Amino acid sequence: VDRVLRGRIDDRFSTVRLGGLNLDAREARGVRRVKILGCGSAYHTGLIGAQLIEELARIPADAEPASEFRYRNPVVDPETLYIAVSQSGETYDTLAAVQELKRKGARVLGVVNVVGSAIARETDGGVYVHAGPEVCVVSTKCFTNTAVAFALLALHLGRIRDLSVADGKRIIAGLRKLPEQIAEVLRGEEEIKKLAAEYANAKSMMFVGRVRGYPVAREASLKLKEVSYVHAEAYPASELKHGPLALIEPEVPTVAVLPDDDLLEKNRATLEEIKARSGRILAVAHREQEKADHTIVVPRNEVELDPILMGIPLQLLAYHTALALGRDIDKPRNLAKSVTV
Ligand code: F1P
Repeated sequence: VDRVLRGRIDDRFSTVRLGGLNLDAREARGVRRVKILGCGSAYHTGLIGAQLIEELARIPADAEPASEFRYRNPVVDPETLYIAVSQSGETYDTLAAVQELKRKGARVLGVVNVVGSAIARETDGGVYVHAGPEVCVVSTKCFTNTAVAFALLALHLGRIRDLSVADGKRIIAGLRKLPEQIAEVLRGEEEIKKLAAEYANAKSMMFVGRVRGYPVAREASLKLKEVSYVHAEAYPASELKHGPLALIEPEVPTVAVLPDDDLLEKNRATLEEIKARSGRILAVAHREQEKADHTIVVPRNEVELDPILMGIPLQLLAYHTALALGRDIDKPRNLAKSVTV
């Protein structure tokens, strides 16, 4: 995170310099919509990025799995800025989506880890996330850094458009706090290891979150599946009542991601619905949740940055669940560092 922030922020003007973006102020003002494409964890950071861009730059934004986009003959719109996300920069579905966009004349930026990779070469410009060459098969550091890169990009677009200086300063101060807060979360590893042992024998795990909590829930469920092979589902919390509540029972615990936003009351109601069905709850929140069986408490930051911080204890939970079940976390089955087919 230090690496992705380094040298990019100017505190005096609450601005961000993103060398390589290749998008001048006039072009940035002309963007009417942002569409983010990626696969797996990269798609999930795209969901975080889209929320940040809507919140901080007030540009309508969404994310879609690149693997779907490339097959559906998408309408390509000249006022949309397309952004491809990839740790490896070689994922074939994402590369194919970029090539399809380029064929149709779109402008495509990349948010990529590996310098000089295929996606970095094909895109018109972009941001490197500096997660290092030693990234593992499942995306963890890169997930976090990509989310930070999206916060910088959203700030940059926001300052060119209509973000107030005060909001810019607030978010920048929050970003500056992240490295120390992440270290604090990591210091809680022993507690998370105990929780992983307690939940490792679950029949299945449910992950829920609303708005900022939802991409985190999705990513945490993917991490658990990838490395521990425990079945997991992720839902936007309000979707639970549209069917999935039927799955809740003591053997199917729920991980609830609870940012401290104005949805906290609604989120508490979700916990009650789960408890009413004898479901166990592990909450990730900024303070102990009385309705939950356990709470992992993470430090408070600006609420827009909650998805960045709240994902980290759940990466650790997946890691320790995998270890508790005797899985080889460095060689997860059926997963390659980059999926090139
Ligand atoms: C995309 C991805 C990763 C996943 C695994 C397989 O990779 O789905 O999110 O953890 O590595 O590939 P990338 O495009 O971000 O390199």
